[in-house]
Amino acid sequence: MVGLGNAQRWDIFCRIIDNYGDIGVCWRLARQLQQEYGMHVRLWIDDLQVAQRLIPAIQPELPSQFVDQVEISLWEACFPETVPADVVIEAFACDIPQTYLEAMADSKPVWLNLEYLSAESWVRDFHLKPSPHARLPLIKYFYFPGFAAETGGLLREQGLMAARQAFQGSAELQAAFCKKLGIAELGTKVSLFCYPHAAIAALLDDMATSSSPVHCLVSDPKLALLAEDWLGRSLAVGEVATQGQLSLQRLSFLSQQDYDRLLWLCALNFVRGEDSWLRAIWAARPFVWQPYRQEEDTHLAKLEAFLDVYTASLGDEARQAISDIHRTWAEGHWRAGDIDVVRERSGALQTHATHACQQLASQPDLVAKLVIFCKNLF
Ligand code: TRH
Repeated sequence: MVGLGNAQRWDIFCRIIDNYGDIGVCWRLARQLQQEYGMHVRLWIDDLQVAQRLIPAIQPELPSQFVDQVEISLWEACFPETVPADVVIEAFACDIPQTYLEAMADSKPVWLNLEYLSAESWVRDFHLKPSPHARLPLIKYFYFPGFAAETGGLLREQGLMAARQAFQGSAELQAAFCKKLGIAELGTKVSLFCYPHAAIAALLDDMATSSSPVHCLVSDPKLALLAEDWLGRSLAVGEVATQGQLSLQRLSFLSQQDYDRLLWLCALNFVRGEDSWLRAIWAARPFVWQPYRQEEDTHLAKLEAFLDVYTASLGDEARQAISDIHRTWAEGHWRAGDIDVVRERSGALQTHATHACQQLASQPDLVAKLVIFCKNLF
């Protein structure tokens, strides 16, 4: 464990806007700070009901509780009087409570805003830019995760690569996982997690008419409803529906740990937003990413920046093919035949996914960089 002088107490503020990404990232960050650096971490969450989906041990009726040695506190509108931590992280510009901010003016902790992950080049210039508060004697730093060495790095807990390799190298571990979830051998395994505006029907049509069997696994309940619309009937958790080459299986919403294993298991993963996207990279398997839709199509610029970085070492043809598939999917379409396009290129895409994962995992991870930055400010 690495110490941080006297900066042992960290407060992380997380406001759940919609979806699971904000809490998904904050929970990983909190746990890593606690488990790998021994920090006392208090995670303030404004909606414990939604958080419980990702952190099943949470008891939403308790305003304060410990889960995995992280203190989880309910962030209520009427914020309790509390002593600010040594490091305060405002996740995704969530605006920390005014009373807490006033108290920070006395203790002057390190104050950071954790930004969304992006591969865009401007991130390098804005990472760690200080922003003095207009009225109080406080400086907020903007912490940008990213793919380049000049950014804040990527969230990756110690032991992740070893655990993934052990799983992917062990037929026993995979069989035990499949047994636990009730996943049988029904074809090329594909996990599907995307936004409701995605071309889900077109994708499922393509899987159903593809050249060989596809086993598509859906664990998000909202997405399962859309898959049911396509099927024209309901699908119970665990049940498999067959149409042409497609075996469509509904799973229960998985723990973050099991969701990782699902990504490690599948030959192709459809992911979205921020956290599942990064976990798909760490899975070292080919994936199709759907960025979170933003005004003025900012998400498409974000996609292009990522494709530039991520596909740079792919051969021209494979790069063109996978980039086109991403663009089409991000714009809300799916072209018939593209499942076979991915399948035909699966060898090259798999080699590339392994190589890209190894290369990114050779860089210092986000928490390691964050801890050093804070240490240097103390
Ligand atoms: O849920 P998301 O769409 O979250 C988004 C993004 O983070 C986006 O940047 C943000 O602005 C927006 O929310 C408000 O997608 P994301 O980021 O992939 O988060 C999903 C989390 O859910 C991730 O931690 C993985 C987890 N998950 C499970 O634990 N089990 C599951 O079965 C599934 C499908 C997901």
